[in-house]
Amino acid sequence: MPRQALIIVDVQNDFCPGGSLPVPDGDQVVPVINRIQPLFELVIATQDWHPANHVSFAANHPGRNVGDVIEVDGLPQILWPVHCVQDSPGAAFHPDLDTSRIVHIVRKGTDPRVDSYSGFFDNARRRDTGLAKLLRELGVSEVTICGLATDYCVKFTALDAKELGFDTTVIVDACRGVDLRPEDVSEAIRLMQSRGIKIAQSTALLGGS
Ligand code: VGL
Ligand code: ZN
Repeated sequence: MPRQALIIVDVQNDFCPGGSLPVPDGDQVVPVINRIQPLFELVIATQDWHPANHVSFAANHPGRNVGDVIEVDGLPQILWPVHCVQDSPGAAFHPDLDTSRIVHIVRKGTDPRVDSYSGFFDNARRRDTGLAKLLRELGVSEVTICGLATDYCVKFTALDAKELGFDTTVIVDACRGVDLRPEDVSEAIRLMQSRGIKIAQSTALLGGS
């Protein structure tokens, strides 16, 4: 039997309504994720976990604004509001997320100099979080991904998982996106599909029950 893991991406207060980088309806993923968790042998979560001096914060670039794109070490970097600062309430999991089944938490974006949308590598692919090694050690061959945001951290985590050889499914109704541009979420879904990532609804997993 292939072992299946659920990866819950960045279901944190700052990405929910009332947070500093709210994803529209971000909190609505919580009940869906709680319903599907028991279907998985293994549940892993990621947290965006930035130091206050993080390069992705517009506030750390005088004269720049949220939404500006700058270049950092040859990579485009979108500037965001200050969010998910290590140990702050905004970085905590949404209070209604069932965390009792989570066996491992990947904290990413900890290097002040580089952003990290994927749960596997930073955006420059300089640092590996150890998630792939952990999954392989646990005998996981199939991963299912849910959380926030569809067009950033979910997308890049799914693309890396697939490229690393994991059979990868994204549960779209257990995800919400930023849609900085109105087509971002639909483009992200198309791109993931084109790379062989399966796109599914939670109801298909849960069956009729
Ligand atoms: C995310 C923007 C900045 C995400 C993280 O979790 O999708 N998006 N940092
Ligand atoms: Zn971030």
